[in-house]
Amino acid sequence: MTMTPGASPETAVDDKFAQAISLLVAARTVTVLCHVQPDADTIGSGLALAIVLKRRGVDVEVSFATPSELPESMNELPGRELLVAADSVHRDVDLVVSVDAGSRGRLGALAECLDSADATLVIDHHRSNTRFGTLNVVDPAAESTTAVIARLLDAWNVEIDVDIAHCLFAGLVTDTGSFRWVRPGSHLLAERLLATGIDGASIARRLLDSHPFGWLPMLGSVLGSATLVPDAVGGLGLVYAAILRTDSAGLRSEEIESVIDIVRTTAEAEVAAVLKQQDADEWTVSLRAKSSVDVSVVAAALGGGGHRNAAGFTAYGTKDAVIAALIDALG
Ligand SMILES: [Mn+2]
Repeated sequence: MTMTPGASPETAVDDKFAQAISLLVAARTVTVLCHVQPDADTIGSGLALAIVLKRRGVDVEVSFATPSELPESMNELPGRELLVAADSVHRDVDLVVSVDAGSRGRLGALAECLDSADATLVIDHHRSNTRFGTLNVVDPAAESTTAVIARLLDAWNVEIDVDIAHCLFAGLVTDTGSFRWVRPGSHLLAERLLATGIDGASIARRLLDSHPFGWLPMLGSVLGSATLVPDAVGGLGLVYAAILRTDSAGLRSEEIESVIDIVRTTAEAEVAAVLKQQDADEWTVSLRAKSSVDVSVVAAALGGGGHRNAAGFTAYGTKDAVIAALIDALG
């Protein structure tokens, strides 16, 4: 669909909602795909949509390719009984919906489900989204994919009750960094969700503020080896730290993903990076920027993607080689 002259991007997204609802109403079997290494936004979006579809009598499944288990911090989200293991997902469905994934690659092995479905609907808010669905509802201005889902449900006249609100709030509170990265309307959505009776403090604490004691010595080791490169990023500075497999042994993804939120607070660096060792020479790299650098562009150049201020990619080689390539890409 082409945007009419003068139409705001917001209006263009709203037009897409009507088409998305048509697809959702027509489907009797739906598979909802969340991205690999799922966060609360992708799972919250997937479960909220699945709850709605299930209540309408749709045969619906939610899945993600890796890891095999849902992160522990998300195992109290309503609708989790609709999650199925990646290898048991039904392939021959009317509609596949991808939530919070910026590209096919972010769906891992489950991306192939897109090829056998009659229709594919991509719902997302990543700036780098590659529009890989037959219909793409992508709003890069949205705080979270759950915020996009909330607008979809409003357009659909579906009531957001306490279970759906719990799922939507999970994505909103995490993707806004506990409501630090917000825009006009963010708090109105939060207020609506809280007014259903959900326990916002408890949801936030479980998702963002609960770590086993082993997190503390891991932080000591990883942060102790953090490095500041003042000359990088054209003199704006890069700070980085690496989490070796020996550092993270026995810890959950929640502990590993928390490190970037500490490293990025470094005042002397515009860009922060955390390298997470997956295999001897395989790293997933998280990038954060404060204001003047678009790390989604840098991540895309290195094979990944994301948002302007938060992005990531996978790299192969020694830690030093990965850092050198990153410094080079940052200019
Ligand atoms: Mn998100």
